Amino acid sequence: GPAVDSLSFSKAKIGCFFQERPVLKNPFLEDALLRGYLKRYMPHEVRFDGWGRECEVSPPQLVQYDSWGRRVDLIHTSATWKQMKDLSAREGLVSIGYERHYGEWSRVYQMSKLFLFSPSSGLYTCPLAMTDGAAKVIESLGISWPVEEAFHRLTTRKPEYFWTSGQWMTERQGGSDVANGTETVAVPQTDGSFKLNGYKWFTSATDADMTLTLARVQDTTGATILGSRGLSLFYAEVSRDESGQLKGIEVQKLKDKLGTRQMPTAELLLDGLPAHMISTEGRGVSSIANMLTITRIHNSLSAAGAMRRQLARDYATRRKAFGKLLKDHPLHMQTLARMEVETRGAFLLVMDVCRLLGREETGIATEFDTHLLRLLTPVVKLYTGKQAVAVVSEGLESFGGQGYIEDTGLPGLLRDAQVLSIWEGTTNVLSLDVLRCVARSSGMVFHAYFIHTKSLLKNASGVSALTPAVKAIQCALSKLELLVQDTATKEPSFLELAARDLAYSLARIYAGALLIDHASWKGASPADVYAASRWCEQDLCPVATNHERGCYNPGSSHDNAALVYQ
Ligand code: UCC
Ligand code: FAD
Repeated sequence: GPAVDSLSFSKAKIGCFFQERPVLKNPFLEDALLRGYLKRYMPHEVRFDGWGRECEVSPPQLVQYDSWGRRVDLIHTSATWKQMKDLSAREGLVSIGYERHYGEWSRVYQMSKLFLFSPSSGLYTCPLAMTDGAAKVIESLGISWPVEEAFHRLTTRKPEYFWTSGQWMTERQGGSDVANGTETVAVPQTDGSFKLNGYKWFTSATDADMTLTLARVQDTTGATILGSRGLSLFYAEVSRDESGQLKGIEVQKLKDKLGTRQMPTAELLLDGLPAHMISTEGRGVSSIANMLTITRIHNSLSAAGAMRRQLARDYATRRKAFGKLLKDHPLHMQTLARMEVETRGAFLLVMDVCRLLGREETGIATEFDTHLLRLLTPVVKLYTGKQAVAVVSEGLESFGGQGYIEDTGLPGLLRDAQVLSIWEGTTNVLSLDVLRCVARSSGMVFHAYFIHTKSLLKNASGVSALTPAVKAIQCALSKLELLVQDTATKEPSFLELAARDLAYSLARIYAGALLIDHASWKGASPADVYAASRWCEQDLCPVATNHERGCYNPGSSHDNAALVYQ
């Protein structure tokens, strides 16, 4: 061997050779025998990967009357749907976020579990999202009577004690424009509680045990205050009287939906529903905003989870066309690679929002973090919702005709993805929410965005393959900064027309920076570098591109209308 340099032993006298220590990898994933054994012997009912499909083939049914004509309003759900509830409690799919055993990383841990669960959950992640959102609202308003028990039930791990919550905001006149669309009135009772009368037009997972909902308090003359200032937030339990009838609720019908068929979505007549006001009077919308933040993050997670389903990747290793496997056709592989890039971008966007949420909830968020969380929540929800529809649709096509056949279970993925851009705020409504939060922060939100995005690029200097991607992000950021500075001189209609492209630009640039940051990490793979590079080849700043094209000029609205209605 080489001569030992006597200096090597001069200080500690232990030599310079150190054996690399063994690394404990994932004990489950690394153990093929354990996995094979469990697959062989574990009874089917403890493996939930088929449950989601079972929920879809056994959709909920409404029985309004019993055989003797009495109103019963029973929503029958499948046994599997009920099992999902127990499983969710046991696995802590909501409670993890409130136990906070992992400090600021508790949300990332919770959402990672949900990310894996979501595409197999038969949409049980929908009631879980609302349950999480309700717990968040209660926590932020104070865990005390009348919602103390509810909080503990929403965040328990005991299946028999676990409650889910609904979120009843939408009425016939408006789901986006809640302030003008809400007709439900709250009639004060002598004991300080209220009775609600109104019609809730969309109520999902209506088998919930409680709900948060909005209504207008009636004064002694029966008058209410119009608009947002008249709305207050109410807590109501969904319970039955001794004769088995729902207290203060009639289930008018179950919606016949394109997708989300696993889950009941009902129209409800509230006819004296006992309720408690839990917000300050007239602060209903801003009090339910915490719920919207949580459910929008869950929505984004479900979108990323749907994209990550990966069945197309496996199918390409099994299906042959023109004499070779699909995976050996370069054009097919390019198609899958593009889906993969979208999926990775979506995943990092969602996880970053979860990271920020975790920081906020453990009291360590900086002012920047808080601004970023507020800005990115609508941005990520609207962007991933649209991505999911496109990626899942491409995924179906990659199965050829089989992708269109119901009993493969594949079409349901596309039907379910389509709702992700509609509920919890449509793409346009969330784009306007981005403008709202920018306007209310006097520029601080953008400041936080620019500073943080730039900081994500700082580790990339050591990776030469990332240079073009970094340059693309820097260029897009400069264009965006210029445009943002310029908006002060524009007419109000300019920002409204630019809102959706602005939100897309914020999403694309931020996801690109996150992909670059991830690819600069010491554990990154060449595929990580490639994904970042490919992402950054697209138009990262469509708002600047369309601005240059004159799309937001004063005459554009007129031109658009003339075109649409020609
Ligand atoms: O769809 C639904 C459930 C589906 C099932 C659950 C699925 C979960 C995922 C599962 C995955 C599988 S429930 C319905 C969801 N509905 C919406 O998302 C409504 C969409 N509309 C909006 O988002 C609107 O922007 C509104 C209704 C929130 C606000 O419209 P307004 O009336 O124009 O509001 P204002 O006047 O601008 O805002 C009123 C107050 C302001 O605070 P103050 O009074 O202090 O100035 C706003 O700053 O509310 C505040 N605010 C917010 N605060 C409004 N939006 C937000 C926000 N996002 N964050 C914080
Ligand atoms: P509208 O507001 O009428 O929107 C129609 C179109 O107009 C959209 O393209 C929208 O983007 C656009 N638009 C609206 N305003 C503007 C604007 N200012 N500028 C530009 N464009 C605009 N709601 C609940 O409260 N609880 C539930 O549990 C629930 N479950 C649901 C389940 C399903 C399966 C579905 C489909 C919906 C559910 N909803 C629920 C309702 C949902 O939240 C609303 O449908 C949604 O928020 C849109 O409201 P809307 O239907 O009134 O659409």
